[in-house]
Amino acid sequence: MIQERVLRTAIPGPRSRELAARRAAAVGRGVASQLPVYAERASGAVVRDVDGNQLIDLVSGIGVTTVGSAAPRVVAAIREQAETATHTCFMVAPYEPYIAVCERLNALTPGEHEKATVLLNSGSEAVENVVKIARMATGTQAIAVLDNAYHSRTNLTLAMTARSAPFKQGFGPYAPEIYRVPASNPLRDGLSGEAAAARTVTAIEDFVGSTQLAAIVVEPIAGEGGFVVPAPGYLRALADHARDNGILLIADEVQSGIGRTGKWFAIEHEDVVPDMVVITKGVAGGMPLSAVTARRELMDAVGPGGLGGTYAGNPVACAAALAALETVEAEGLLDRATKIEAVVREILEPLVRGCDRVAEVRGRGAMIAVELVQPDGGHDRDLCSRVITRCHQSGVIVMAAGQRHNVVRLLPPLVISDGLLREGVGALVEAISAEAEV
Ligand code: PLZ
Repeated sequence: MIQERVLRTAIPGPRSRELAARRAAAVGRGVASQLPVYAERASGAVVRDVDGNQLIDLVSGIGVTTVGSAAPRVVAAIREQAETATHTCFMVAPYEPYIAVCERLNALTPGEHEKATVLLNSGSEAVENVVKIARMATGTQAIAVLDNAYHSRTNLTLAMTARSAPFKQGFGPYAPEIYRVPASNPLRDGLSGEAAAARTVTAIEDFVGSTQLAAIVVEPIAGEGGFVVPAPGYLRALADHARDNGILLIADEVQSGIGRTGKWFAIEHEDVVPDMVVITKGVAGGMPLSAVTARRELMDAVGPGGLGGTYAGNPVACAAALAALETVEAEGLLDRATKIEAVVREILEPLVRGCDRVAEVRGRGAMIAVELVQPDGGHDRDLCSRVITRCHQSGVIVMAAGQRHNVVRLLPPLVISDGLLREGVGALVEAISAEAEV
């Protein structure tokens, strides 16, 4: 597929509108979609819809197609594995690709200690499993989570997710022993990393007690929460408190991992080694696969049969993961993520100086966002939604984030060309300028 933006019809076009009508009749309305168009093909950094429009993809299916959609190595590996064996179940007849993925993740995750990995299907399953492992390994139950956290939609992981509507409201009651504590949010709280960590630790002491705590779960960069990068030193100070008190530090790298921020894992930017890492999204180039990688002694606290799942570590998904990881290395995609950050900042940062409705451009690597505010600095959800609609109409896929939905986030595939990236981010600048009346 040629990597270019093509607009053939209005967005949405007639065939997308037909599908919208069929969808309304057949699909539960609880599953919402960002775009009004229906995808027919996707390749590299372009999504083609059913009317032949080609959209520049700055979201990667929420940070999944890091190596690009239908990446050649990934497609070849899927094809070959599908012809070899599609499913035997690792708990019935185990197979080599599962082991190979675990070996790779043990080597790629931060820290030189001995590690072990288990594979699952989704982010929520992996988050559920870190909590199981942390409780078994520590013999304590309480889990601390941050006030901008997103950890998914199952009952336990919803208890860990911060935002009420639309995620949590009406779906409770939620799993017990989850405690919410304040995160670092430099734009809003103005605190240094050390001061923000002291506030987090005080809340832990006040509402849980460090002795009761099995683990602190953090996103090194809050994803759904609005691409909030904690103040420098915050994660270090939290890690020190955890280590000194026998609390496990767990990094949920679902959105920030696998090269997205210019390192394999975002927590490496802070020079912190977590006890366990939650991995999915970019790891398998678009196939459903997730993983928990942990210190060996923590993982081995759970006896045989304590972890698993019918589809967990499906061989086709494992083959895709090996190919995706190889692609990140072979194509130098970690450096590419850093280059993407430079290009995006060059284009977006003038807006912060030139427009009082743009509060901040933040993030790392190819995980960058822009926060939109009202003239008085309040969160501007309405402006954000108008900007996003305008981008979609101009053939560029962007997505909202933030506890109050006023942040436009970019998660482009790392294989996007500079030209396409500049064109896509340029359209975002035009949309902001038009909607904010700069
Ligand atoms: N942890 C940090 O970002 C998934 C979900 C969007 P699943 N993020 C996108 C939505 O509205 O459902 C995510 C994440 C972090 C966990 C998850 C959960 O991963 O594979 O969606 O369960």
